[in-house]
Amino acid sequence: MNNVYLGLGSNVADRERFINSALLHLNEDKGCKVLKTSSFYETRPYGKTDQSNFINTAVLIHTSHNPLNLFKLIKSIENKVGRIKRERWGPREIDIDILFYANELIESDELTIPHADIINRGFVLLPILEINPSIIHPKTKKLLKEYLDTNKENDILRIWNNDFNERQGKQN
Ligand code: PH2
Ligand code: MG
Ligand code: MG
Repeated sequence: MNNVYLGLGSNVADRERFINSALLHLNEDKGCKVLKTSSFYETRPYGKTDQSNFINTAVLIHTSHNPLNLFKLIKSIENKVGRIKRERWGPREIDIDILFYANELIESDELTIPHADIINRGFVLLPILEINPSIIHPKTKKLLKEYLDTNKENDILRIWNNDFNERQGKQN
């Protein structure tokens, strides 16, 4: 089993429902188990700034899928949850990105792992660091927390509990 961090985001309609639906689909897959979820973070849009605020969260999963199969699985979950194709960096019902896959470094046509822009994104750094404050970036070998700064922290507008783990626990 491999430790993988995923980032989830939504900035259309019922954002929390899209994210929770994606987490349920992930956890239901035989090759994936959701181990830890971060809080929900309401975040200012990054890059293309004339769009609605996002909800972002990070999750740690255990998976038996190799990186390419995991990538295919998350694309199929994005479709099932209801992602509509729009412009690049534009509004989305659900986006699921592989942030870290164990300590692997992959640069292929389909995949870049670790995700290329992690260190510039407060909405990725803060949720991952909530799950694992001492995580090291496998490419730069630096502590991830060294990339935090007040600019990135200021893009976080609100933080609240995601009780996905508790809710799943009750059903088991
Ligand atoms: N995703 C993007 C572009 N900009 N901004 C925020 N706050 N959250 C996102 O998930 C996000 C973004 C493209 O993947
Ligand atoms: Mg993304
Ligand atoms: Mg994506």
